Amino acid sequence: MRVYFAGSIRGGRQDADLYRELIDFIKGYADVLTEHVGDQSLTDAQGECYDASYIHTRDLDWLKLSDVMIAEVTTPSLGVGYEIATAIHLNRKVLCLYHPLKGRKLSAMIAGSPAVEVYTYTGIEEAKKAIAAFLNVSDR
Ligand code: 6K6
Repeated sequence: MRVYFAGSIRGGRQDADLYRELIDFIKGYADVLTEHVGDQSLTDAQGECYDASYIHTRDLDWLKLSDVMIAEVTTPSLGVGYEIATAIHLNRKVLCLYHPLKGRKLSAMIAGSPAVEVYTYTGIEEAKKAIAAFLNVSDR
């Protein structure tokens, strides 16, 4: 099973540690094609060195190669929204993980979409359980 993990980069890196922990958990069951999303050293400033067209083509190729998408959507990100819409059009199953925090509301375009599964969680262990259920594996 190949998983495309989506999380904010230019939308803000405040949840990078959380992405890393979720990616490490997923790797216990599946291949994660987008491990860099959880790289704490990946800052927006570094992103200036990369060619946007190259990133777009490469990430869409990975999305096409993936079987499912897991997106952490708490920090709003244009790129993650774009990837979710693309995954829907590619008929991939999508799990969106949302951790309600003051000042961070989930877009109605995600919350109201019948094409994605939105799971609202309060602690990371709860998010891991939702991932295990989504991947149809037993939580270790
Ligand atoms: C390095 C440091 C910062 O940015 C980079 C290079 N940029 C990206 N590298 C890989 N994937 C990217 C990059 N920028 C966006 N993405 C994809 O979009 C990822 O798969 C994320 O799920 C999503 C984040 O979008 P933004 O709008 O928050 O950047």
